[in-house]
Amino acid sequence: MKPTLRFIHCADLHLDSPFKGIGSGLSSRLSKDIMESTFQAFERVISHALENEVDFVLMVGDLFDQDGRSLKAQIRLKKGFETLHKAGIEVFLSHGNHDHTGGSFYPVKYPANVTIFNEESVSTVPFYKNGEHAANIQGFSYSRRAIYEEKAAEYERTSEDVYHIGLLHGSIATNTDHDVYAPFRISQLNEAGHDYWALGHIHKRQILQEEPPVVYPGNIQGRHHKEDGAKGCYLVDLEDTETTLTFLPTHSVLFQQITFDVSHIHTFSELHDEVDKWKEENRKVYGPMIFKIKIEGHLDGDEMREEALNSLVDVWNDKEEEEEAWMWLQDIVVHSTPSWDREELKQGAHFVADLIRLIDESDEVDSMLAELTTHKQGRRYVGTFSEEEKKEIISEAESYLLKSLLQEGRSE
Ligand SMILES: [Mn+2]
Repeated sequence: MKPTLRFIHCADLHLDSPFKGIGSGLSSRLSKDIMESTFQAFERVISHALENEVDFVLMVGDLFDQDGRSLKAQIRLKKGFETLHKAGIEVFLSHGNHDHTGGSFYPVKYPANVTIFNEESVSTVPFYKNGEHAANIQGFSYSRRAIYEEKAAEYERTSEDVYHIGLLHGSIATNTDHDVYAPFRISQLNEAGHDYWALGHIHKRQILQEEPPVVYPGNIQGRHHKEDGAKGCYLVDLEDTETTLTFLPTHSVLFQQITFDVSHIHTFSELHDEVDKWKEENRKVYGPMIFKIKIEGHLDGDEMREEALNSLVDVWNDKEEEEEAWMWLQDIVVHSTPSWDREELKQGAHFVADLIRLIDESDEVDSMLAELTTHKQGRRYVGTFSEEEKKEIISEAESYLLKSLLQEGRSE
């Protein structure tokens, strides 16, 4: 029987992320909380490791946000490693596309409990538990911004009868949403015969395969609204016969979209009370939080909607900087039930009908968005759009057009 191993698997720490475009309109205290959030999240990883008395911690790439690693990030990292060192906890880490080893950075010496897979070819490092050889850990680092080669074939079990764990920062070959670096297929990973695949690169948490586990823990702190919901790391209990994964949250600021059904209320004033009540009930659950509200339904005074909503956002955010668990509303979107019957309009023999038919037939949304998604700077902010987001964009544009056209028709 092999001994049970307990470890933490995290990735994509992105320490010292600049949070560009997030801080506008925020008080200095709140922006400070946001700027500190990646560090706070890292400290929570360390606390989880101590509380759960793990054998080691795996960090699979993108520890830093930029290839010019900030000195602050490196020193904070070092401090965390020293805490683990005192508790006898080892760290195995690799660098990814964001913090590749070819970047320029201040030399910082980490304590002796830290093993870095510095080479671009996969290498093997043994882990000893109570003096006994218990695992072979394999990994590699990016030496440049992009690695397109397949790395899976470089991982091989050794002849030693110990656990084999692979650290791999890369994307599944079929992924079309992200830059596909170090592509792999699950079948290739299975061929290697490892007991656990510790992945990094994709910021959304996902278990690609249960047994043997192939796992993206996601990043430890969201950086914008596309990285919403709880963020964290996995606590892994690796046994001879089964593996148990427990998600442990680490984020210190939550990004979240909240949907309100307003079919039972009629005025903006009622909406104000509704959201206020919700905030107080949920502050301890969610805060600190940057959130968006989506409203489904219709409110009286819709023609003044924009002004009304702007005022409400100000009122809701007004006292937030006094709160420990603050809830900062960044945006509010209304999906109102249209006053027209789309299908009926579409049957007509007029311009609006032509327009609706054109919208239904058009498949040009990708080329229309290309200007944004392929723009060198723009794509860093908008990334890619999911099918659902594309539908939403089309539907918003349609509502806007129909509303203007139909209203204008009436006033003539
Ligand atoms: Mn990353």
